[in-house]
Amino acid sequence: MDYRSTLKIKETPVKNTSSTCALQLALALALTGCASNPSVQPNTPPPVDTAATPLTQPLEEYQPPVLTGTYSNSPAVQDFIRHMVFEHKFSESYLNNLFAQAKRLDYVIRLENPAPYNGPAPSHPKVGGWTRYRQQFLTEAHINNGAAFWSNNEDSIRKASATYGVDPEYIVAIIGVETFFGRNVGKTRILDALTTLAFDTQRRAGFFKSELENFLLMSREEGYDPLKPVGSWAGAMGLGQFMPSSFRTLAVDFNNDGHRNLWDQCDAIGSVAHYFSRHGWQNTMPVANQTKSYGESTIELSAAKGSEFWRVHPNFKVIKKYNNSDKYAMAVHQLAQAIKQRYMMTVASSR
Ligand SMILES: [Ca+2]
Repeated sequence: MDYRSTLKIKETPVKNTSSTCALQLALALALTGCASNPSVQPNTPPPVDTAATPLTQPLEEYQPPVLTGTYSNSPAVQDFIRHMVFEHKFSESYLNNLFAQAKRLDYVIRLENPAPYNGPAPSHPKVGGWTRYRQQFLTEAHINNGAAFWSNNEDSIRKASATYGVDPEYIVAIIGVETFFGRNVGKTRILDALTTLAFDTQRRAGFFKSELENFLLMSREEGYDPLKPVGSWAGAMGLGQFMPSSFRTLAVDFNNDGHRNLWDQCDAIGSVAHYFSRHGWQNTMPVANQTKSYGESTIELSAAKGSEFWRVHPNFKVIKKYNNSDKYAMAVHQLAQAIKQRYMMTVASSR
């Protein structure tokens, strides 16, 4: 399932070298999400005080809560609620109450529909796009924090690599590129993000409506309160930034606590490895080699000092299942190699 090939949802990477506060916050939020009440409330009317109810008022007059709030006049949201009731047996009053609390987020609309560029056409095509992209991720902070993340999660990473047949450095690098090892998991409430994208934007509304459906199902299956999970503006969650559909099909409970929790380091590590495995990762096989010229299975990257040519192997395409961009996959590959080298040096020096 290639959700990112149609979904270019990278947030601006954050060069956050500060404390682990953000991670702790994210984990705290995740814990509150896990410990929440069951997500589906029984469709039970409030108790009727028979002593105070005149006999002339039949009980059928009771109406479940109607949709109020931002989306109270949205026929599309009302249709969606009816769909969830009909298809998935959700309680209508529960969903009315839930969507009454959903907020339309203007910044999400702006990010999904960036203003077109109206300036003059550039006199020369811009070169060096790969060099600029690479500089965001191949930093000392990413390499050092990657090696530290690997050391801190040594057992989980070794187990995930062995269980799913995925080279450990690529598990670490994906989490580094996606969320700077969990420090930047996003702060947007997923319910607001997906409701806004599904009902207030056009371009990929169908995709986001499906992800909203998956999000509600995921919340019910995992026992999350759907008002709690936070993530990217596009609805991606946890250290590996899984969309709800990927969460449902590919997330694993890798620490065996009975919950799939992608804000948990161990579950995220297992889930990223599972994602790679299910998309055909070939353990210990090459990813990409630099070559001198363009040829079969070669990509060209625009570097500051001229084009770079890389021969890419099937594993490169597996990384692109995560995000369908050559620059993204190459950044993950090079960061993986750099982290591996740093980690091995650390291990060697500690012996
Ligand atoms: Ca778990």
